[in-house]
Amino acid sequence: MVSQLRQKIGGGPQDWSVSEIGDGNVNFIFRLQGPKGQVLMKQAVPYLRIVGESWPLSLKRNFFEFRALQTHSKLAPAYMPEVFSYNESTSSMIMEFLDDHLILRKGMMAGTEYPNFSEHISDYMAQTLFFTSDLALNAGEKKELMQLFCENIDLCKITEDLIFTDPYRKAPQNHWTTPELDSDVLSLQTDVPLKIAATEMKAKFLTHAQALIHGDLHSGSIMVNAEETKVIDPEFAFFGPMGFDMGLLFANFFMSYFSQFSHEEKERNQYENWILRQIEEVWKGFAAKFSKLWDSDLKGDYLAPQFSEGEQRKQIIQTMRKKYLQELFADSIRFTGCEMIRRIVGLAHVADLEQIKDPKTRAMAERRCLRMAREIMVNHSKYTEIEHLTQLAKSMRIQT
Ligand code: SR1
Ligand code: MG
Repeated sequence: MVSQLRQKIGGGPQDWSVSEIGDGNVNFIFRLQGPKGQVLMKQAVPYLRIVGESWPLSLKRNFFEFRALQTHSKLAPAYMPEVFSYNESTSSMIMEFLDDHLILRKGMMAGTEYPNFSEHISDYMAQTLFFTSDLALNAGEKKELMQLFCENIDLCKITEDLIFTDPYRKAPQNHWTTPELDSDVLSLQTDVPLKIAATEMKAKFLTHAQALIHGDLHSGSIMVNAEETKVIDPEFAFFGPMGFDMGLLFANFFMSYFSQFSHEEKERNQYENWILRQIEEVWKGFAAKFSKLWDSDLKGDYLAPQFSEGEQRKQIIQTMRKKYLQELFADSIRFTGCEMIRRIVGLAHVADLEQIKDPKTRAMAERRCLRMAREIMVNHSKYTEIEHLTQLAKSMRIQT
């Protein structure tokens, strides 16, 4: 590793400086600076960074992140950071330092528009999800790849507990804006239709091994500038439902949307519209690109050619595509709701809402998120077009 570092950043260990720069929940991130340049080093420790040693966590998470970056880089190289090395014995990874990019969440909190974002992220999702699914891989190829990621047990367990279970029960790590949201949380935790919806989505997450998903695709896992979009941090990657990636992205955009009114220093109406436009463009861009791949690259075992030919086959394939996307959309919006609820009631919150200092203002934004989340989880069948969701958000934005 030292020889690689010499090559990348110049000099030798005596010339290098190291600083810790991460504020993530899971790992430690360092910047290594040498006379010729800098790299980023991601270090796993045998516990969860945000909680400490009382929450042990497999060191192998860097391995899954490395393998996910490798796999996705082959499919969507423009949107991935370059990885220079992974060292299993030290559970560390060295990669490109993206110093001219910013974490998307931070950019959105500052009200910055990114003109290429929806085009890039919809492309990234269409490529990575389609080509790691049964639509493009043979059943055997997919199983071999799945086998690798099946062992990402600890990180999947975090999601299973923190997203689908804890917010709906009295879990010790839950916290929320109290006392303002106390009654909202009580009614959420006694809401039978909502708990059924959350349980159904947990079952989807556990059983629907559709594609190699990123597994934590929120706005803190994306780095951007005016030209480029880079997707980072896939340590939660495993074979799961495609709608989980889409849902996390939507949820984090909606939470940003509902937080914008708190930025009193600057009118954010135009920015609110930009956010909603991104949600619409991401879904439409994804659906168009995914459909195109369906027409050009459908070659897995899933729609094997032997069951019909000619016109009939064409008709079946097109009908299946429509159904597949409808189900994916329905999954996405229900996962959106799950993510919004857990970021307000569960262990890990988002800076977009947490930065609102006045608890009454914060609770107002959070209550709008909770209401929207419940509505789309319980009544998801009413929302069949992406505009239905953005319209719903607009109507919730003016509620108290
Ligand atoms: C305890 S880890 C909390 C959250 O941080 C990660 O980014 C994931 O979203 C996880 O659920
Ligand atoms: Mg992360």
